[in-house]
Amino acid sequence: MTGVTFSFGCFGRLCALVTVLGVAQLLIALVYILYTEETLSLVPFFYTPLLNITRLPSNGSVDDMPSETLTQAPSVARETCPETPPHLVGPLTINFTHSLSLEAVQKFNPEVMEGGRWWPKDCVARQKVAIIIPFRHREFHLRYWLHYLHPILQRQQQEYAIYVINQYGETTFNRGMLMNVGYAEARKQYDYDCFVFSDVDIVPMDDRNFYKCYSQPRHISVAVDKFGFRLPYAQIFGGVTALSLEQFTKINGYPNNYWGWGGEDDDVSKRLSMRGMSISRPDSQTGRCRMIKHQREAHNAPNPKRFNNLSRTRQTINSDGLNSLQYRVVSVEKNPLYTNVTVDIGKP
Ligand SMILES: [Mn+2]
Repeated sequence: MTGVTFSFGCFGRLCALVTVLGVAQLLIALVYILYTEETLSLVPFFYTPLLNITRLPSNGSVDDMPSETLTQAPSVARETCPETPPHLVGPLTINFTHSLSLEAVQKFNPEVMEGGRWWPKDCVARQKVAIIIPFRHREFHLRYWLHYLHPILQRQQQEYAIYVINQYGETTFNRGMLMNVGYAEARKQYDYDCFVFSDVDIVPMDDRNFYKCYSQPRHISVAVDKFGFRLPYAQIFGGVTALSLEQFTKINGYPNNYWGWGGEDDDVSKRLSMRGMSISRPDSQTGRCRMIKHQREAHNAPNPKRFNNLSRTRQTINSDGLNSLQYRVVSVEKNPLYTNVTVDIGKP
């Protein structure tokens, strides 16, 4: 009887010992996984800080916090991407003659994540770029744009996302205001530090023409085929441009009071020089671009007030822009190749 009790007790103690050792081993393994860099690709997830969303210094709907923010790109890589990306090819053949389906473009861009987001996997991108496209009824142009631009941006090793800002309704188009909305909506989602503003119908003909920000505001589409591959005038700042967060906020963004075609880009150009900035550009060879030929839309007639507006930029720079922006988001859809923001911006 006592023998049995003894051996039973011994077995119990052995059990306890094994259990303690097992738990200890698990703890050691956990500590190892958490603190050793090379163990698992999971590790960066533990380090990755959540976003710091800064509220915009403006009113109305701009200040509303987002229902959803994007998480930081969980790159395993530690090294910053090289100054000169290794996979650039230089001059590109661009044409708008073949027919394209959105499905085909999707199929050729399997790496692009929903909302049109991508980042390099083997290095940490130097900037976080939001690409903003003002839009209405141009699905046909958008397909070409996505088809050409996604691969170019990836060869440029950009961390980026595409925001198509679709003007709701059929009132007069307002390109400047859509740019501001794109900026505000993108900032609600992620801590972008660079904003590329692009027309939907312009595609670069050289992947060395970087869609990124520089120490001065960047004019990207400097040699468009439509203008004989030349700069039409020295201060032009239309088509495709890139402004850092700091550069864009310094000028209070785009003006909101240009309804219809023309002027808002010249207003931005004036704003930049008023704030002591100058325009940076690629050379006229690298800066070649193609524009898709099209008729002007019915609700985008040349704005007759644009010259008057332009004579008043010195007053309006402080009162009309990001700090006076008001709009109503109708919908935000994350499509496979781009984020579509449909927005009601009112009317003139
Ligand atoms: Mn156009």
